[in-house]
Amino acid sequence: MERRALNTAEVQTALADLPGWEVVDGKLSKLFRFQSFAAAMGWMVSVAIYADKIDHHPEWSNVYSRVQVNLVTHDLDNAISTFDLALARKMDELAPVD
Ligand code: H2B
Repeated sequence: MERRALNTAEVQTALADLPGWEVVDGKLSKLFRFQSFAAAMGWMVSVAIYADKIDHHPEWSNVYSRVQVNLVTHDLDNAISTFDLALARKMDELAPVD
C-alpha cells in the first residue's frame, strides 16, 4: 500500500465512511467504548497485531473499558495518511458491534 499524506478534502471524504471518527488537533480520532476492560484489551491486541504487520502504530490510551485513538503519521510530518485510514478501518472492523 502506498504511504502518502492526504489533503483536507481527501480526509473529509474518508470521514463520511468512518462513523465516530473526527479530526482533532490534526489527528484522526475516535473514542472506542467496550463492554469491559477485557474486551478493550482483546481488541487492542488484535489491532496491535495488524498495526505491527503494516508497520504503522497508533497513538492510543486505555482507561478501563475505553480506548482513545489518535492516528497520525510521524514519518510524513504528522499528516493524516493512507495508512492512518487503513488502520482506522481495521479498528472499526475488529471492534465488536454494540
Ligand atoms: N507509525 C506511525 N503512526 N507513524 C509513522 O510514521 C510510523 C509508524 N513509522 N510506525 C514507522 C513505524 C517507521 O518508524 C518504521 C521505521 O517503518
